[in-house]
Amino acid sequence: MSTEYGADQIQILEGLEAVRKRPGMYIGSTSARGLHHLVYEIVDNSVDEALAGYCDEIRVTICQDNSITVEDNGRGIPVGINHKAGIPAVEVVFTILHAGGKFGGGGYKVSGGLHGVGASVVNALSNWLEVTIYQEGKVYRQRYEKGQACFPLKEIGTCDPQKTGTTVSFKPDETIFQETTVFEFEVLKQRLREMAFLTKDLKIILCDDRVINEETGEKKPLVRTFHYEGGIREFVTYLNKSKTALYDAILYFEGTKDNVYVEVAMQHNDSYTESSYSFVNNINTPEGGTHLAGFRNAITKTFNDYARNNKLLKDSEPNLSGEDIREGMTAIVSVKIEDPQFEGQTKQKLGNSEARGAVDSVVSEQLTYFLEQNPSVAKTICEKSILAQRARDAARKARDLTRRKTALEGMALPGKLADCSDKDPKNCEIYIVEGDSAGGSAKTARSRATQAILPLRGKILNVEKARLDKIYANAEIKAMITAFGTGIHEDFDIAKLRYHKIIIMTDADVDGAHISTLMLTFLYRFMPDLIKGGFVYLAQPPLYKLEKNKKVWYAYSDEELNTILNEVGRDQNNRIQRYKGLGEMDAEQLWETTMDPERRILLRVTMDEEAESEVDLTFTTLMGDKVEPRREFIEENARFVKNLDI
Ligand code: TSJ
Repeated sequence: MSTEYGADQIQILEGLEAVRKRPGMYIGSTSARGLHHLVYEIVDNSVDEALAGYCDEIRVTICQDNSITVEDNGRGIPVGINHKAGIPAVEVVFTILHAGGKFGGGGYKVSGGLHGVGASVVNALSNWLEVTIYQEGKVYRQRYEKGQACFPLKEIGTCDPQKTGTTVSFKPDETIFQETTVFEFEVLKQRLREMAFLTKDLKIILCDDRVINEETGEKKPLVRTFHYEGGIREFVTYLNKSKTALYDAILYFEGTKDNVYVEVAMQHNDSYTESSYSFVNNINTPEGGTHLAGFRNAITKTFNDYARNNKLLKDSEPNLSGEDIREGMTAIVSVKIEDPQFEGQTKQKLGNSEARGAVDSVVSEQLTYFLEQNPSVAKTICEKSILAQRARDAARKARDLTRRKTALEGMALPGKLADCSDKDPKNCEIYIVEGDSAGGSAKTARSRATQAILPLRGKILNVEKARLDKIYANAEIKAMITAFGTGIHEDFDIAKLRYHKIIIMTDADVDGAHISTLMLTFLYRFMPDLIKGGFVYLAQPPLYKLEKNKKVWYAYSDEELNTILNEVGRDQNNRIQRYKGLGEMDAEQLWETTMDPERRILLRVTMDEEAESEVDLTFTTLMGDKVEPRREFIEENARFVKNLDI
């Protein structure tokens, strides 16, 4: 390494030192999330190269030592001297903070990058990083350790002049990422798949080299390839895969206006919920913003115009609302824009006003044309919207009625609820129990001061498959809504929550899992803030009871049973009882194993906001019509739930 530091060199070191001192400022956090962002930060550069039209394949490998290798077949980062910095452009990219893609002319950066800070941040936060460039028949390499170049960029060999591209390998610094430096295949898979959907024709390969065949001890790499010729059209197909589409077409609109590139894909299914996702420069905007507003405005206006012009809506009838038209709609709205401005508390909402007009005009124009060309699809959507309008009307009347009742008569708690005596919500818990008999045991077992019991009869209504009017009329759902006290939708007020723990208690079998999921679906759709706020839990009843010489053990899994058996010995003095349901336990057993705050295990239900679209898919996979995907889901249901010992 050179020991002669010029002014530039010192500035570089100060820049990267700042990153190492305050990593959170540059990558959000140093948790698992921040760790995975390093990969996206690097991959984004290759995606930019793909968007510029020079790269069609990116390979990401998780290596055995948990280092990452990202390879692309683009033009290769320029190796010529950057005149301003006096060092090769590639070294600028890795050592100067905020160096974007605007070097060597031409390239312009649109894709993600958490804070647009790029490769130098990844370099600063890595134990080591190596870059290899294939360009004009030559191979170049440079290596850095904790951000500092080990040697000047060097030519290490020759290659087929046809081969061009960039390879970057790095190992995150474990002194910075103190929580974990282990990459999760599933997490990377999720984001890389999304990137592939959003960049049509780009092939992204994810390879996990850590996997070992247990029998032979040999490497058995896990490989997933994402390549979608249809881009966001295939994203919509994927999101609707476990639902029943209302028509075959995927509506697709594309165009550029005011320097905003707009792409929209949509299709309706026979459900009653909307699933729209918006993206700006391949980054998800969960809070929407101007692009989504432009889209919504365009479809509301265009469908109403069409319905009136074609007499599907009578002159005397009111306009369809946006909500009516979006019932059962799955849509992706993706814009690419040069200087995105993010707003709102979490900076996840697009603010650029030109995006509103651009999306509105591209969608209005092309949707009008599509509806004229496809009258049967147009009619199907309009008819569904009109039904939605009527159901919404009926639901509003039903809701007004309950609202009035509540105001006049005070909140009448459901008859089946055995409420607790403590009135401070912080101390209170409500157990939602499957079935009357288990509900009976739970009422006997509970600690009356703080534990309330609400027994529900059988399977609760699947809210994915019912319209609002029917949902509000359902007795079990009404009972939960009144018991919780928060109201729903626009009436929802978390401050009115009557219990700070809502505990779902079902049998430890497949039916029980299904009922839990129906409950979670209801909560997710109608009171998502209860889940986001961490108020929802799953009780964990034991699977086995073991008795020996008057001593009793409970096991909550097969593994645990084995551990216990290994300790106490396997002999005839044992008694191995398998619980089939909550109903088999008497009140005392239920208290000891599942309800006593000192001894029970609760799982808190959490929702990763980043993976919201995946949560959505999972719910509909389970709740939708098609039988096959549902079975798969139940088996891996645990994904939603994080372990939490209380
Ligand atoms: F940024 C990075 F170093 F992390 C990185 C960049 C990592 C990886 C895996 C790939 C890349 C990268 C950069 N792939 N392709 C490019 N392309 C350019 O940097 C490039 C090449 C040529 C020109 C030109 O105008 O001739 C412009 C650019 C931006």
